[in-house]
This record gives sequence, C-alpha cells and structure tokens, in this order.
Amino acid sequence: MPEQTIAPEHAIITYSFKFIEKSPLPKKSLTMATGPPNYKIILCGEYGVGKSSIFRRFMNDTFTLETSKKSTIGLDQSSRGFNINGTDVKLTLWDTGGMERMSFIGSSYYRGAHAALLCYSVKNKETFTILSQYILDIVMNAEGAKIFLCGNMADCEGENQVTDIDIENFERECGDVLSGMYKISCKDNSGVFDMFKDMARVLHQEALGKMTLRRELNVIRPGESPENDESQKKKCC
Ligand SMILES: Nc1nc2c(ncn2[C@@H]2O[C@H](COP(=O)(O)OP(=O)(O)OP(=O)(O)O)[C@@H](O)[C@H]2O)c(=O)[nH]1
Ligand SMILES: [Mg+2]
Repeated sequence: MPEQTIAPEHAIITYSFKFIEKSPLPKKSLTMATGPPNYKIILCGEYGVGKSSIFRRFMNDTFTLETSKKSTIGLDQSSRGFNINGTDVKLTLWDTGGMERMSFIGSSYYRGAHAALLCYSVKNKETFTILSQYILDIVMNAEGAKIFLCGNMADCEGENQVTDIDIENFERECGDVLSGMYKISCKDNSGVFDMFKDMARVLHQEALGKMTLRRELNVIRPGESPENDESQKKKCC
C-alpha cells in the first residue's frame, strides 16, 4: 500500500516558475485568514543528491531515474496538506538546483523559510561533509528556520557510503541545531511521506508553542487567529 494514501482528502497545488518570482513570499504566520497554517520548507544540498526527486515524490509521488545529468534551473514550489492531530496544515516545498545556491535566486529562496531540509546522498560522503557550509547559509539567510537532515538514496550501497558513525559525529558537532534526521529512498519511496508528516508535526508544534507564548505575553500578530490553537479550545470549553 503506498504511504501517500494516508491523507487523500488534501488537494495538491503546484506552482512552477523559472527565474521570475511572481507571487509574494509567504509570511511566517501561524493561521492566515485564508486557510490552514502554511510552512515553507526549502530543499538544500549538493548537486545530484536527489532534491528534485524528493520534490517530485512530495508533489505527485513520481520518480524518474535520470541517466543524463539534468540539474534544476530556477525555482519550483509545490504545496500539500497534512493532518496533524485533527488540524489541517500545509507544507510548501521549494526546490532549486544545487548549482544555484549562490546565484541571484539565493536570498528569495531562503527568505521566510520555516525549515530547511538538508539533503545528502548516503552513497556519496562528499555530499555529507559539505553540509556544515549549508548550515551556515541557512543560519545566515533564513533566520529561525528549523533544520532537518535527510539522507537520500538509502537503496544504494557503495564504498563511499555515509556511515552511522559519520551521522552521530555530525549530530554531536551540530549540537541542538538539527530538529530531525531521516533516511529515505526516493526510488523505493521509503520514508518520504513519513518524513514530511513528521516535519509538519514538528513545525506545527513549534508554531503553537510560539503562539501560546505570545498570547501569554498578550501579543497576537495581525493575521493570526487563536481558533486553531488546541490549548485555547480547552480554555473556552
Ligand atoms: N538509486 C537512487 N537514485 C536516486 C534517488 N533519488 C534520486 N536519484 C537519482 O539521482 C539523480 C539526481 O537526482 P536529482 O533529484 O536530479 O538531484 P538534485 O539534487 O535535484 O540535483 P540538482 O538539481 O543538480 O541540484 C537522478 O538520476 C535521480 O534519478 C534514490 O533514492 N535512489
Ligand atoms: Mg534538482
């Protein structure tokens, strides 16, 4: 049974645009008047680690094993709904080419991101050892974004494999910077849906926590409504 059948009620909205960013960037807010909370996630990582493959699994559950090297050019974004403990939330995933990280796209890609999915290929250690540079980029350009680690191509084995010890060492070096770690295979479609569902849960929990704190401090931002907040519901009853 494919994992994606778990939340069939949610429509998938996909935008694709190259070079020109037409829509306004999403604001970091918990509940917009127009719909469920929407969390922006950016894919980061070296050329060829499978970011676009993750994006396609997220967008329409497809996979293509490319024989020719085709790098992503420009930006893609796609949204998808998840139900977290009875609350609808939306994730909007952004993808760009590993080669484009330093290009003019850079700052708008990072801006307003709630999370970054830091991707590497488990069969290529170089794509793993370079991740600290990406963490620096994220911290500098996407203030407050949570960072999740994703090892793709778990179906592959090789001599240049990233080991569990490498991952443990990296986790130790990062301190508490990482909010989640996953191993997936886009080819086998293993772990992809569970990863996004878990990210949605972590992001929503964090947003609820921030909102509760702001309410305690009596600061509710315009565009946010307390209706979706579970703790508020309990108080009302
Ligand atoms: N075996 C295997 N191959 C994969 C997997 N995910 C992606 N690939 C292959 O890896 C190659 C690169 O994947 P992409 O998704 O294009 O990588 P990318 O990170 O988007 O690359 P850039 O756009 O250049 O940054 C393609 O040939 C994919 O078919 C996987 O889980 N297993
Ligand atoms: Mg790509």
